[in-house]
Amino acid sequence: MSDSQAFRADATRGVANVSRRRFLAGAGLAAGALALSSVSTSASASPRRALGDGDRIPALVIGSGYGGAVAALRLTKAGIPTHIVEMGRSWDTPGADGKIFCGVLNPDKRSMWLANKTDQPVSKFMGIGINKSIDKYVGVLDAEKFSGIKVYQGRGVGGGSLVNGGMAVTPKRGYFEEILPSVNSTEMYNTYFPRANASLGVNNIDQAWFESTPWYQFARTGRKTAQRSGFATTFVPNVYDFEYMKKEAAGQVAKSSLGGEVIYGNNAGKKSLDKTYLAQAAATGKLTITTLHQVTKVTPANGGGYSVTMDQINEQGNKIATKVVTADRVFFAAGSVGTSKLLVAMKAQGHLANLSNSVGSGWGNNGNVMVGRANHMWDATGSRQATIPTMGIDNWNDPNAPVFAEIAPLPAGLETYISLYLAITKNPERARFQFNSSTGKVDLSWAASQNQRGIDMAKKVFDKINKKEGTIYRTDLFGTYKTWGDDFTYHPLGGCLLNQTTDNYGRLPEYPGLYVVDGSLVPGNVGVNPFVTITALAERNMDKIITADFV
Ligand code: FAE
Repeated sequence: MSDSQAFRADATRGVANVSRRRFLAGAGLAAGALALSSVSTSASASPRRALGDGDRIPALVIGSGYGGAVAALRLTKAGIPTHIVEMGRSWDTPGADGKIFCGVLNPDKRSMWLANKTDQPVSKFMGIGINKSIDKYVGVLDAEKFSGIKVYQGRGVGGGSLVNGGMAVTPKRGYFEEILPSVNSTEMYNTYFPRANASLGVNNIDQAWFESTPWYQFARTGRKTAQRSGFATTFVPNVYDFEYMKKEAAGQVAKSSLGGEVIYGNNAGKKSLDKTYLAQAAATGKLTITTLHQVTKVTPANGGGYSVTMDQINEQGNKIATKVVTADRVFFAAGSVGTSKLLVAMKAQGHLANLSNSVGSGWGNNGNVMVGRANHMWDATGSRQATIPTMGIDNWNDPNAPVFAEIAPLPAGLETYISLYLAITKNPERARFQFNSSTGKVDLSWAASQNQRGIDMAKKVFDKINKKEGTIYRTDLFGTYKTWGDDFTYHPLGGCLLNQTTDNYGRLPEYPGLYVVDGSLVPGNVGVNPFVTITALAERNMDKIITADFV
């Protein structure tokens, strides 16, 4: 795409870099403060200081996505020196091309986590594979494969916020109450959802601009065809700065959302967690982040607290050291998959043997199904497409076809006439993480056939649109003669459910001082894109934990 090719080195000296530098400066201060205040045996003032073998620390957070970032901010604001351990890298240094991240159409080693080839959800076009060979590297997007499903996740400081589309959706209250009945919804909707939205920097597109810009023709076409079939559509808020996007369109700043950047990271415009929650936590002077370290074991330590074992890896993913630190409190924030895998393995291996038997259960794919339709030539979708979705089809309240479908961009750099959708369906199927003693790994029991119920729901919506429009599905995007993108999810949820495996605030009751704060608390489906819910729930739980447990 010409725009993304034209995205030059100076882009990284724009908005993104300024705030990343500020963030690092904050992290540097944090490490310095820690060196003075911690009982650590090997503290140093380097901003990148890795935890040393034998360190003893008050609070350790595993993972730096939404749950981890909220935990880190609330702990540090309460004056508690806090370490985050993150298996990915810190995305703050430009590569040889002057950019931190690579674009969707020109992926390189920075794109994927330890892979030799890219692995895009839309993997084919007109029968031709569009994945590209890359060097193995600790890239930003992981496509983690289980036997029945592939789970996309972000890797690096900021977790999923680095790679996601930024859609910031507060769930429908009725459905939230259905899935999390033990949570006081008045408190959530009056206090914690507003707090999460404000802290994440959620904003709305200027609707007049949306109606006129060529960059959202794809969304207007998606809206028009949905409405002609009687479906309601809605604007969706986002954490991408829409004022920055307008400047991109006017040619005043470097293009990111209009330059083909999203799932491999945005070089500007997006308020990822490193610019919001984590930057604020770093500014307290109490936060240190240890990158390229993967936690492998947590077990009670002799003399109190928990022994946390971690592998330090290099940029090719090879283990270069193993360290053990002791933490008074440990917050699991490794995401639905990461946290569930760790806890299930710890229980099976006897390191946290008393965890509830429910650990690993209640996992779902948030009903994710992707599909493309071929529009007529008079319903073009545009050769220029913003990568940031901002419109959805809201059919959630229809009991026959409960679907919330994001009208997704397909920024191919040429007119494709394709309307692409990521449908969130009310698929009730759930799966379980289980330890496999013969491989020593954790499997996920999800079978490919479990997504059929989601497909059936989505099909009712898109069959109706196709019938009305006289159009057909694209069968070349997810394989050969394959209509549905049904074998992957962007939205892993569950595995360590609130008020089931944990208490009603994310504490693991069998092990005082262990907490779960991420998407693994949410039971499999939330009806909308999930990060606002994960953030708000973490805010609620951390409020309680800090007041009640840190006295
Ligand atoms: P997450 O953000 O995944 O953070 C977990 C962190 O822990 C990661 O940084 C891991 O690298 C790290 N980690 C894992 N295991 C370990 C370990 N053993 N040791 C150390 N570190 C570890 O978890 N959601 C929306 O609401 N709107 C969207 O528009 C949207 N678009 C998406 C697009 C894509 C391509 C993807 C992949 C996801 C999207 N999501 C979206 C989902 C959203 O990013 C996801 O629900 C949250 O990131 C989950 O937050 P958690 O805190 O649970």
